[in-house]
Amino acid sequence: MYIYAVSQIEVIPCKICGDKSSGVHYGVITCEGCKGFFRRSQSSSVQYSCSRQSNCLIDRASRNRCQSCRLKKCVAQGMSRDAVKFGRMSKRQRDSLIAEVERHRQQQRLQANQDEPQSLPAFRTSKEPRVHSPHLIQPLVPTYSCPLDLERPIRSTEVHPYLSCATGEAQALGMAYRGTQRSGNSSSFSAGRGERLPVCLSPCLSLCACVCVCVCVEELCASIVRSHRETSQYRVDELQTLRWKIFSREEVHAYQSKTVDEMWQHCAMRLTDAVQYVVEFAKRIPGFRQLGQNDQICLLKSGSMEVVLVRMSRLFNPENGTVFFDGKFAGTELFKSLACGDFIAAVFDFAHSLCALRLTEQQVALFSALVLINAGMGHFPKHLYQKVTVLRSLCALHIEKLRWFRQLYPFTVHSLFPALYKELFGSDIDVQSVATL
Ligand code: C3S
Repeated sequence: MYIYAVSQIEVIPCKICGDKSSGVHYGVITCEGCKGFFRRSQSSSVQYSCSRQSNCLIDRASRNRCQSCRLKKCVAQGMSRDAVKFGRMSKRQRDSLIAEVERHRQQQRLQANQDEPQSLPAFRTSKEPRVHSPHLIQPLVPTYSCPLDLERPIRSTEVHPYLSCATGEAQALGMAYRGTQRSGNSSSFSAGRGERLPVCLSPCLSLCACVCVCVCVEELCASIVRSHRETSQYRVDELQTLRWKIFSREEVHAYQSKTVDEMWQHCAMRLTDAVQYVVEFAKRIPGFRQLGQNDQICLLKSGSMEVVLVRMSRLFNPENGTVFFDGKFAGTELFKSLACGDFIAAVFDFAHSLCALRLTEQQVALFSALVLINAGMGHFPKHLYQKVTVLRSLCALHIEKLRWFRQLYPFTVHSLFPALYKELFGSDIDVQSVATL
């Protein structure tokens, strides 16, 4: 329920100027502009004054006219440098936020022409045989230095009553599951061919089990968003201002004149830097460190490049099709000497398509975590993986049937159906509309 609220928060316009918001900044839902403005206003050298009566209207068009009144409004709305972070809101704040998101969503639904949902193009890295990899393991284990969220006490009261489960249960689940695997060591995925259940079947499940015990959903989201921020080499807003820095013709030529071998080595180095940040991101996802080492490696092997490509969209300028690389923005032609034109084109196309979705940093963070965890799914035998699609459509049909039934027998659903059933399968608006019949 909370993931939903986090990802939908931008339906609420900026509380300062009414522009499209990009999330909670300094404790208030604001747009990128007002966030940046507030950040700049916090430097001690800044002193604003209003040349009118200190009651200027602040909206999208006028927000740059009076800094003093804009700042006043920021403060009045509750912006503060050390504002409580999203994940630590009180239950009341959270509920009212969710209610507000829902109100805006309903309003949007009423506005007839809704945007078509855009689908992500299928893009997968090739499935290489899994081999034992010391370079992934080494940095993973000894560097658990930072006191992460997992060390924080569990606030069991915040766990949804239907979702709470005892530590022992979840552990048993994870262990029972592991028990069904054949060997549980790296050799099982370094050797052999054909379809067998690799050790990596467990990440999804044991991660779910860990997450279920350790954090409630909102803390999980907040923590993922924080991890993403802390493990990104570059900040999106900083890079926006560097978009003019484009490689000159001569510089591009210098890259193009490198030998295939030189350019590959160079790119492999840059890519490895980026992967290392992703490894750090993964380690900070609650539950990840609780996985067995093989599972960690397995997820990173299939997921880290995927996450790098997701992250690439943040550093991509769709206006001219360039990406921030080696300190400036580079187009596909710069990578010519790699002799992989088709791959580079596909990667840039993907960045373009992801950019078009205009994801917020929160969404990029949550999507990255999803991609990483989902990477484990690639290890399912194909026929089993395909069942997921069938399950999805069966469940969608179930919801459709319930809607149909509810139209015929609204009171039965409202009064006689189990609460859990309604909460899981009945959408809020429908429940409300039944209630007001
Ligand atoms: C064949 C292979 C070796 C070449 C791959 C060529 C391209 C696709 C690679 C080379 C990138 C992808 C352009 C790579 C270098 C970048 C390195 C990578 C995208 C990005 C832009 C980064 C920074 C570094 C991905 C996002 C990283 O930013 S971060 O750390 O803030 O997430």
